[in-house]
Amino acid sequence: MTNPFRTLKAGNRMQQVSEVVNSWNEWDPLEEIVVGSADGANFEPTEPGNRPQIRNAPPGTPFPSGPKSAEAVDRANEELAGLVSLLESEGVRVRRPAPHDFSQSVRTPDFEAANQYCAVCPRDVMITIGNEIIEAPMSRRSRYFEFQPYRELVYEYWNADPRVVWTTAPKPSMADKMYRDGFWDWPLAERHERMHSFEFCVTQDEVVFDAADMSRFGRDIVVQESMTTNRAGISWLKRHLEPKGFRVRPVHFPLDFFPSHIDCTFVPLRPGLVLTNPDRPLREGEEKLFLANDWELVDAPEPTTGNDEMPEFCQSSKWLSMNVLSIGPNKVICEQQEKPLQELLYKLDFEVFPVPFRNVFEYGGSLHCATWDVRRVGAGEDYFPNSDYQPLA
Ligand code: ABU
Repeated sequence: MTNPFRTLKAGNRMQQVSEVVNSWNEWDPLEEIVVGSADGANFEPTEPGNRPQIRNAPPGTPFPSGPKSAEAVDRANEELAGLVSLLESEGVRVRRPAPHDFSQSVRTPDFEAANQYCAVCPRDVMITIGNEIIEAPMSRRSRYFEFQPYRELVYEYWNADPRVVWTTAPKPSMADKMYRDGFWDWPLAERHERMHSFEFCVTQDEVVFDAADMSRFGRDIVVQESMTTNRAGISWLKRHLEPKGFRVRPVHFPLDFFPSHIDCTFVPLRPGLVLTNPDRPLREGEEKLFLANDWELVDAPEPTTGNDEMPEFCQSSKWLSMNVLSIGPNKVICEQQEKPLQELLYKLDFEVFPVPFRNVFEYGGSLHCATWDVRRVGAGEDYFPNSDYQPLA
């Protein structure tokens, strides 16, 4: 086995980083990435952690079940292939998930799910933090085994460099008791009343998080408390990452009543600049860390899809518009029809690469969700030298 590493400058110190797995933030120059695939995708089943609905259908209309149509899969795969071509033309090595039978049911001692979902969104499951790959526990039953299509790749990376660390976070039971009864039926007024308590469909008793609730800022990992990440999940991340020198910073967006994954809400584009969601401001006070460290928070423009124009089976919000993928500190891939966002990015001195991606939306994400970056050129910098971080006691 070789022992591949390179030495890079991180602030005023030198740091050895792996040549195989190395990614500390969302914007360093990209070298290797996994792009999802719609092959074998199924409709997401109704379960305690998810109540999918057909957009604009009368209440009670049943959501489809079983495999997605071949046409829908082909349409999404064509756009994913377009992203692959673009990335390769920029010199990025692209990897893909292994085939997986998502029509298989899942049965554990604690639950059953009629089928699984898809491998379109590796971001939800997998995260690279420095030289470490973490597989998230996940929050939904149909996604319990979603790490499987990435295992061959993980073994390849792990075998290629002894510096690579691989962690699977503890799996929660996903038993009925892990979920809060009634959450999906709360009337809007009740959600409004409860919006500052951040209580969602998962309870606080077991470790729950999806990887896509984290955003990487070098030594700082910003993590959203949401329907898919609870406080026990954030505690686990703190206990796991703090001894390695990371600071885990919980954030909250009280006006998002169904928060799931931070990458349509708070999207760092380069050091000192975060794209923010005007409908989902940070909890009062949480902006101070960013402002005290000279970060600028810039609101994304209104998406070009109103909520009504999103694909009928898409469970995500119109803010998939801001789910961009950075391939360098001044290079951003953006959905082709999102002209207002592209204009903003040009004004902010980015090189913008538009690609069509709307047919991927019904699989739960756009460009950031549909990818998992494995290697970027860069080291673990401190972008928040000015802070009073409270580590776990
Ligand atoms: N998977 C990201 C979806 C986030 C949103 O709907 O805003």
